Amino acid sequence: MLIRSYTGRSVAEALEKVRGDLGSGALIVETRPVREPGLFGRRTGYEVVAACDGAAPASSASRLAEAPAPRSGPHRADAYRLAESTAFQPPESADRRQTDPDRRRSDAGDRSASHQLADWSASANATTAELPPASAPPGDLNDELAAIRRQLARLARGQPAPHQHLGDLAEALAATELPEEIIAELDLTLDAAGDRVAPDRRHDLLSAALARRLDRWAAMDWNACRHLLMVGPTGIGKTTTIAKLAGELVLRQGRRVVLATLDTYRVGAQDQLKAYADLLDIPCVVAATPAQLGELLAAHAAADVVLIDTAGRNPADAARVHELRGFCRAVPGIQVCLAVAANAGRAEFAAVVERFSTLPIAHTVVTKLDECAAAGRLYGCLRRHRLNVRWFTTGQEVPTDIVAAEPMALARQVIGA
Ligand SMILES: Nc1nc2c(ncn2[C@@H]2O[C@H](COP(=O)(O)OP(=O)(O)O)[C@@H](O)[C@H]2O)c(=O)[nH]1
Ligand SMILES: [Mg+2]
Repeated sequence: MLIRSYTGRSVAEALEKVRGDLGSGALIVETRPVREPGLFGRRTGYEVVAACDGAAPASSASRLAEAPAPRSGPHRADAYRLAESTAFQPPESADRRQTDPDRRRSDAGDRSASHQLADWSASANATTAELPPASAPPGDLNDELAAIRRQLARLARGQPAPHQHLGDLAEALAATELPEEIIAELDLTLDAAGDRVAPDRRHDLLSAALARRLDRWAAMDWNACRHLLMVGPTGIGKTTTIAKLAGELVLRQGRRVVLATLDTYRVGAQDQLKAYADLLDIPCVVAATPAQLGELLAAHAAADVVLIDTAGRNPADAARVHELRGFCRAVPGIQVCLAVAANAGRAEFAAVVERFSTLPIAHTVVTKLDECAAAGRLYGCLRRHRLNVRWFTTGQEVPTDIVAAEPMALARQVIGA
């Protein structure tokens, strides 16, 4: 299945491009406004993601990657969330709304979101009117728009989504702890696809819809990263990951690598890294201060990559995170990689991301995938925090247990494809 993204100043313009490129039998996977960055960013147009259920060309995977990265903005998952919001619920006592502080805080967001939905809905209706009937045979794009309008009408009435299109799969997805709003979004995807998606292609369509949302994942470009600082909570796998990366860089790619550690807190912490460095026959250095780190990096200017380990400390230790900012400032161009655990609960995951968010996180490694029993929960966390995932680690073996992050692989794991 070929999946492509089209943008236009209106839905109609984007749909015209779909029709021109994929023909009138294309399936509409998704329609959403494109906005400038930020929660309240100005709308700049619309994006329509369309799928063509023809013979998949050999390059279909790369076509998926070629699709422009989605910009921030509400999508169908947000539309479902709106069903729970005040904007679409039965009228509630104005007094209660006034006196509930949480409700007051969220009202601004609700209003904005409802306006956005209204924009979207109006645009979908306008599009139907603009489409020339002759070029829209039965079972074509108008069907998708009609399905979207039905869903919108249901949302406007505050009715919960029944997941009628997913059927039993909805339960299986819930068992992976995939967030409810994402399950609802997938149900809409099937609704929009209608009867024209063969049962044996449903899993592909849904996996592709999930994978598309992991828009910030990409392979690591080591030519653009000379100094990588690994941060994350204690015991999450930072040192082990550094050893795995060093193994890949030295043994497979033949690069000159230096290991460094800022971990001067724990007795023996440096020994672990030094042991890996000895195995690979590469230097291992220790820096106690930002100035020392600067000097060491200058002394190893000939290295292709310096991988810098940090102390395992309680993530709640804000002083330690603050200290790391000093190291970042001392090394222009240093890139920070956050290690998060695949088996973390939602709250724990959010706490780690929040704690380290004061650092300029450019990359993410997800550790302990082998210990993750809830792929849907992991997917939800990674998507929610919009992390730039580069690798997954899959076990304790150094250097083998690490793989490049691949959105479709996680999506398939969630869908069970
Ligand atoms: N199951 C599993 N264990 C891992 C993985 N990565 C690291 N570990 C283990 O997690 C423990 C802590 O790893 P370490 O690298 O010392 O964590 P650090 O404190 O963040 O540096 C060690 O026992 C590692 O072998 C992984 O991908 N899967
Ligand atoms: Mg360590």
